[in-house]
Amino acid sequence: MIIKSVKAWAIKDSRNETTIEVSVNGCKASSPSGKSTGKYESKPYHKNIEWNLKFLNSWNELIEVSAFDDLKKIEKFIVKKAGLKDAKEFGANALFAFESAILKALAKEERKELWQVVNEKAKKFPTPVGNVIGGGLHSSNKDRPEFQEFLLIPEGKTFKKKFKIMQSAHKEIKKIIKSKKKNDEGAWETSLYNEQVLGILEGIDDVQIGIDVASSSFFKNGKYSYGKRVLSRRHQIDYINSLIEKFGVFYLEDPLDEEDFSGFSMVKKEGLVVGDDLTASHLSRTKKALKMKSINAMIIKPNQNGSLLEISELFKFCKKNGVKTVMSHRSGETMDNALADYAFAFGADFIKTGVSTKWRESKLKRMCEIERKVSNK
Ligand code: 2PG
Ligand code: MG
Repeated sequence: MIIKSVKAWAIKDSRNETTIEVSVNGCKASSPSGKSTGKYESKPYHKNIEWNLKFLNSWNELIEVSAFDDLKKIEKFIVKKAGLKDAKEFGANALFAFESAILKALAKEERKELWQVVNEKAKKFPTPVGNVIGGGLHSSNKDRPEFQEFLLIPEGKTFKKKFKIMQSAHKEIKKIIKSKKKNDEGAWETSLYNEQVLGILEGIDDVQIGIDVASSSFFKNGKYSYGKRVLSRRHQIDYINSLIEKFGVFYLEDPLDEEDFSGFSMVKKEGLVVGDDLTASHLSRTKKALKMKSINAMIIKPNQNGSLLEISELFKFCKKNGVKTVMSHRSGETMDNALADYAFAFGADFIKTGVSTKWRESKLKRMCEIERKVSNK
């Protein structure tokens, strides 16, 4: 396939904030954007979105792309033309949306599914990780739990079944906590505190419990601040470990600040200790986290990095080293459902993409569709 036409423009995400959409030969892809963005993520744009839009709208290079690895040609060209030190410097939102649109155009030309142009042999379905109650930076409540996301990991034979379990748990939880409002990600808002929420989730059937602590967002001057209660690093580690014991929390994302590799290593690895802001979807930080025994699982967000080639390398690295992978959405999402194809193609163990609202459901429904098509073959 030859890249004949490239167009790029700004759109609004689910939070009504600006993000980028790119079309290649008429196939569109867009990038989500985060709120609890880690310090080590690639920047979303080179200078600003206008710079990237101008660059892409003046694209007139007829590059041929016939396989996933040909994205190397694209990255090489961008680096040369824009005078960058590497492709990520182009800006992660812009690079990801562009590469994703190229792959969609290739899939269309070859009459394949998007996941097939990335990995024809894919066969493993990830387990969904669904956000049911929100706190921290994702909540607009004045009184709210400090933890950013209370997550459910359903048990079931198929993806469709697991999706159904999450949906009915989401409804059941609304009734229990009498919430009237959903947050950015479609999770319920509440003024309950962390332990009260965990106590409620303990009573839900067929699920395991997870938390995205997103602790960098309330780590100030070397301490973790829970309103009036302020915990030292040692006390934060003890507190997190006590939640594993008391509530059987299976999944813990970012339990310590994004700089604290050794603190992560002191969190009990009975279930999954997951890096997000810690690793920021970059290979170099993932290698460090592994060396320091910080994590046994990690979040992979394409637009924390930008390059789908490096995202592919990350998956290979994690698989080789026994690190579980969680392909993840962002809190500001678009209707693009390509995340499901990438999670399936790269063989992710989990996909974290919320439970409710059209932006989250688009990815979950796409995964059900892939499952249906693959099992009908
Ligand atoms: C997270 C994400 C997604 P954000 O912290 O895991 O839920 O949030 O996109 O705001 O970084
Ligand atoms: Mg996170």
